Amino acid sequence: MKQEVKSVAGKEIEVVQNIFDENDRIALETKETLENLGVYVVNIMGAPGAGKTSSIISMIRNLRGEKVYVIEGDIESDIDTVKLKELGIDTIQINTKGACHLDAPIIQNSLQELTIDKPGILFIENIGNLVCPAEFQIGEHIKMLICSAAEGSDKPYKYPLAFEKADVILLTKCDLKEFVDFDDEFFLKGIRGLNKSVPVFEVNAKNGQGFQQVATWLKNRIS
Ligand SMILES: Nc1nc2c(ncn2[C@@H]2O[C@H](COP(=O)(O)OP(=O)(O)O)[C@@H](O)[C@H]2O)c(=O)[nH]1
Ligand SMILES: [Mg+2]
Repeated sequence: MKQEVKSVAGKEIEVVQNIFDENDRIALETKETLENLGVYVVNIMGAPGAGKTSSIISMIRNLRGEKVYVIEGDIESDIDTVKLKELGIDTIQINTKGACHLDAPIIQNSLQELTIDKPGILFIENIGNLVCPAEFQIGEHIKMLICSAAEGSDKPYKYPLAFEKADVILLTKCDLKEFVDFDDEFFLKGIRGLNKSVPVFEVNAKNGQGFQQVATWLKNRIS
């Protein structure tokens, strides 16, 4: 009996591993397709309300001269897509209807709806969730983690994978730091324990502070 349980568990691990392998294969295919079109892909991860959409808008304002595309991932609604389209940004919406993250097949399918006529940057706003999006590649060149001061300075300790996998971190809502007892030292110590060299930018989407530096970093990274 013990043997049987063990082998069932072994089979489950194998199936899950196959799903991850297939996902990574499709993600690589997407990345190569977009690279051939001159498109650099940024996977934006973060909790609901962390400031992902606001950060995308603020980055675009500072990326003058660059063509930008956005894929908005949400469980339901097209609120963010409407907002971005009103600003003249080429955006398409994905609704996962319950799934807590985007994966490579979803992105590959959705690309059929996006007209890419110029090289540029594609921001993909992942589902608001600090856990699952970090586990799935979707065809990105880099993962950008958005974490707001309002979430508290202990988040690197509680959700380590997202901080470990991030290529760049934006600490948003820095204007709220003083109201939420944000502990900079504790926050940074948590990040450095997981990810020694990841750049951390402090930003405020209310007045645009910090986003020029993010845009410059992004342009350097692309070139
Ligand atoms: N005070 C403050 N509020 C912000 C900032 N960035 C975003 N917000 C607000 O936070 C809320 C959620 O922002 P949004 O960009 O929609 O977050 P998302 O769910 O991660 O895409 C909105 O009400 C924004 O106006 C910021 O830097 N400072
Ligand atoms: Mg959003």
